[in-house]
Amino acid sequence: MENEKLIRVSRRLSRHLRHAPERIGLTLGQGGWVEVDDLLAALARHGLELARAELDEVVTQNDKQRFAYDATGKLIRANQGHNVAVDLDLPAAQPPAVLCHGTVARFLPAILREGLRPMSREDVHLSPNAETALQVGKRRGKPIDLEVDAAAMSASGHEFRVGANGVWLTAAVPPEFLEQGEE
Ligand code: HQG
Repeated sequence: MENEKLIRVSRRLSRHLRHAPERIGLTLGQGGWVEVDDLLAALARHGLELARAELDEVVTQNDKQRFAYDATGKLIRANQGHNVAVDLDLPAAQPPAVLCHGTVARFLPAILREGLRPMSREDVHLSPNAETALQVGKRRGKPIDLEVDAAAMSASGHEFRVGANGVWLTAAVPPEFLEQGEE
């Protein structure tokens, strides 16, 4: 599949598996999963004819591994990034000592005052390294890396989960656990 189509399909999947399933008549089930057959039928009804093999290509080739099949291959979901309420059923996991968050200067005063909040998503998204965080921040301008003292957060009872693609999730990061990292 052409790169342009991969991106176009990935955007449609993000929209309907994370944000607006009802727009194509889908309902996310437990854990955010939907039947692959239902998804393909719903997309087809809304003008996007996609073969299962093409969907496989989008899932495996996706630059950020945004989507995953379950073990049977009959269900699909977004690995994270939802802004509809979804319990991803990910077990709590012990994070690395430091996690990173990429943002931009205009958000810093609020972040340093009130910490990281999930904003329109379900969780705060954290990256395993500064390089990835800077890529995330770059979507909004000159990126800034914030380092999260995940070891201390974890020791004081904050829970972390990790998605199938290595993105770490937590409910919020209070400002005392944040420090500005490398630029
Ligand atoms: C900021 C993309 C003011 C936060 C990416 C961020 C990632 C605050 C923005 C994934 C704040 C929220 C997630 C506060 C946080 N005051 N601003 N208290 N707390 N912010 O997009 O982490 O392409 O919801 O710094 O690559 O940027 O969608 O989160 O700038 O992996 O797959 O509020 O989304 O992946 O923005 O990105 P987002 P994010 P996908």
